[in-house]
Amino acid sequence: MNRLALVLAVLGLVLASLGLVLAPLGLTGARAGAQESVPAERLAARRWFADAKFGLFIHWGVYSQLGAGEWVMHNRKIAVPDYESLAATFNPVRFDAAAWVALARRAGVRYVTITSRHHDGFSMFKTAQTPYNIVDWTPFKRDPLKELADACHASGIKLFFYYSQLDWHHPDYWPRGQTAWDNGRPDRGDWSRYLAFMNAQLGELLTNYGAVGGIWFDGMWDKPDAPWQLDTTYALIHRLSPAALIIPNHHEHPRPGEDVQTFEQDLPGANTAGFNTSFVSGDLPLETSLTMNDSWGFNITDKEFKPVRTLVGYLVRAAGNGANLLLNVGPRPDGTISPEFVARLDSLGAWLGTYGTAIYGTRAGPVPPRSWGATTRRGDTVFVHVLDWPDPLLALPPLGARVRRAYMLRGGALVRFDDTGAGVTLALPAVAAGELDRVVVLVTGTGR
Ligand code: FHN
Repeated sequence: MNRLALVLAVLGLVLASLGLVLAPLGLTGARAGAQESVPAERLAARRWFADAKFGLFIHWGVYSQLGAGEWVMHNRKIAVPDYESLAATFNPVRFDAAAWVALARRAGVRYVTITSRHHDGFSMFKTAQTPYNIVDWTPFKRDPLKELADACHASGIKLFFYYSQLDWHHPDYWPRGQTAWDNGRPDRGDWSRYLAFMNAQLGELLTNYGAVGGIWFDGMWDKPDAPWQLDTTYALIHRLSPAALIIPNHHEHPRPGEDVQTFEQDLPGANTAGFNTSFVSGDLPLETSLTMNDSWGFNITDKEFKPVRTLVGYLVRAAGNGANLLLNVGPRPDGTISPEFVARLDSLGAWLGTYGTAIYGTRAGPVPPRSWGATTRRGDTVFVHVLDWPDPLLALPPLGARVRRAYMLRGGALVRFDDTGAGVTLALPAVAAGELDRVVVLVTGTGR
């Protein structure tokens, strides 16, 4: 962080604390009852995010070397000194930020969210807060996040940083939470020093990497009732980077200062994963994060890759719920991305080349997602995504506006329809070979 930024950050923290004192007295505009006042640049960033619809999640770190997912340190009860030795051998010599961003562009994602520090506590970026980082601790000596940030900026893709609040390495992460175990750390620590460490790292991420889309927090669920002092951290982020979005994966109701509600391995409101909330914000942009196989970090034996049809289904159903899809890859320890991921991303990109207009820049459509598919809309145009419907006629409930014209997105053939006021019936063409989503475009309007 440069000196000016640091001074401003510290000043900001003081003002933020003052705000905390004054807010209950109604002496600050920071919070007006339940309604938060959000500055224009963040509102614009939220709109950008809601339009983006498709992001690439990247889980990559020291753990990738063991090919057993990002929880390997915890799952195999690896002691801190042993994990530190493993970290000292991390050397992803085939990492090529330009190749990753080229893949992201081919896939049609509008943003990338990468792990800057996962629960193992290893910083994948140059930080002055600890030598336990990729530049100072490994033979690689390069900062992959800087290289990725530069490549993203050069190609118009926004970069978000995943940041774990949970830490299995830092001695001050104490008292430990639900994932505590005896891994060689002392049974004591200074929590306020840990928070200061995190805030200083976040300051670095927001000042040393050019424009950053936002911070994707994870791990607070490890000890949800700890004094995280989120107000201070959020105020710091918004001060350093007023348009940066805060995306918390705490699986709870959104809190003041947070910009996006995210759902892990689930569409909004669903809870098949067992830890999401059924509450869905009506105000904030939404996001579903999803693994392409069954792992976030590189897992050498996990070949449970979802078929392209399933992934398209998630993208469509997420959009039909008004949500983005954040689709994950776990690169290999050498920095390359396995062909299973690449092939699927390329297929999604090809699909979006034809159908992207029914996804990007849309909002949830007038008919909530159904077993047959979903609807999205942009202005007066409604896109009916028919993913799975065997019959020639599809009946929809009233759409709130008359249908004036209906045609197939692919090829433009007109679609016969009947809009009785009690509902709309569409006469669907047969499914073409390999077609994953029959998209019917409905041009609606109030007049005849
Ligand atoms: O524990 C992490 C997990 O490793 C991964 O990062 C996912 C991504 O959404 N989030 C956590 C579990 O909630």
